[in-house]
Amino acid sequence: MGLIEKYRDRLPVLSNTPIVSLEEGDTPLVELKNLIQPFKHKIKLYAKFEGLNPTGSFKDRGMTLAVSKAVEKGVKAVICASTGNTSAAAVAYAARAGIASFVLIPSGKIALGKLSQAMMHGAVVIQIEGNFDDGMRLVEEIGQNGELEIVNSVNPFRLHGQKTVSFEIIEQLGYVPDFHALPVGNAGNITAHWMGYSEASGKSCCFQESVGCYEIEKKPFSNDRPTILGYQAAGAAPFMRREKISNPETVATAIRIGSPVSWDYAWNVIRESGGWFNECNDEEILQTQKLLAKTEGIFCEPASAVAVAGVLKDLGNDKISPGSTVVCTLTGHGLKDPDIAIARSDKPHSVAANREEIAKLIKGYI
Ligand code: AN7
Repeated sequence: MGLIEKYRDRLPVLSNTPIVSLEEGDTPLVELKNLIQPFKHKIKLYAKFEGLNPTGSFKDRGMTLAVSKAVEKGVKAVICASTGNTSAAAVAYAARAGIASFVLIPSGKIALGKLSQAMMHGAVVIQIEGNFDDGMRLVEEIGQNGELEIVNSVNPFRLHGQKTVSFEIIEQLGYVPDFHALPVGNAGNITAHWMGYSEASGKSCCFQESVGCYEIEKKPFSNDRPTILGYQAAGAAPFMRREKISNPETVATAIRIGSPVSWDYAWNVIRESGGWFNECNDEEILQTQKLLAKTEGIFCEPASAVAVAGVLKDLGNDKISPGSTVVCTLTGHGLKDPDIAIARSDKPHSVAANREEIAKLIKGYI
C-alpha cells in the first residue's frame, strides 16, 4: 500500500485526487546495536532506512503527493532543481503519471546513480553550469507563470508527504524517540519531520498553517515530540554559519546546498524542539558511511551518514544523555553513489581462476 492510501485522512487529498504511487514508504527501522556497542554512552540507536523507497530516497514520500496533486490540477509537466534525489523521484513519478518532467542539475556534481535515474525515465535533463542554489532560483523564476508545477520542497505537498516518516517511526517504535537526527540540505525534510511529529501528538507547530491549511485529521496518536538534531557537511553548513553561503562544497553532493529554501522553518524546528545544528567534515562523513556498511550491513549514501556521524559526535560531547532513544533518518541508498564506495574501499584481489591461488588468499584472512 502506498502512503497516500495508508495516511489518507492525514493528507490533503480529495476523494477524486488521482493517486500516483510506487508503493513508497513503510521503510525499515533498524536498531544499530553493533555500531553503538563500542561507545561508552549507552543509547538505543535506530536507523530509518529511507534508501529503501522505490527510487532509493525519502523524496518518494513527498513526490507521490506532489505529483498526484499536480495531476489533479491538470498540469502537463513538473519541474525541479536537484542535487540528484529530488530529480530521480520527480522523473519516476512523472513517468508513472504520464506527464512530462524537466530537471535542472548541477553539471558534474551529482552522483552517478542519480544521473542514470534522471536519464532513464524520459525526462528532459538540463545540466547547468552552476550549483543547486542557482538551479533552485531559476526554477522559481521559470515556474512563476504556473504552466509547470514546481516539485521542489517549496511545494507544500512535498512536506505533507514527507511528514509521514514520523508517523511510521512512532508506529514502529511504539513510542516517540527522545532525539531525531537527520541531514539538512534544503531543509525541507527537517521541516516535514517536525510537522509529522507535531501532528501526531496533536501539538501545533509554528509553520503548520503556512505550509498549507487543509482540513485533515488532527486526532493525536502520540503524546510527545522528539528533540530535533540537524546535521550538515562542514563545507556546506549555512545553518552553522548562521548565514547562507555562496560556494558550498562537500563530498556529500546531495547536501551541497548553501541557500536552503526552508531556512526560517528549520530555525523554528530547532527552537521549538529544543534541538541544535552541528556539522561533520567529509572525512567523518565517509568514515561513518563505512562504519554503517561494515558493522550493520547498511549501505547509505554519504549525505545520509551525516546524521549518524553527528550523533556520534554529540554523544562524545555529552549532549545526548545516556538511556536515550535516538532515531537517524538514512535519507538515501548507497548505490546512488558507487564512485564514492569504490574509491573508499579496498581494491578487489585479482587472481587467476585457480583453486590453489584462491585458497591461499583466503588463508591469509582466517
Ligand atoms: C540523501 O535531491 O535537495 O534538507 O535536490 O538527497 O530536505 O533538502 C536532496 C536532499 C538529505 C537533504 N539526504 O534534505 C535534492 C536535494 C539526501 C538528500 C538531503 C537530501 P533536505
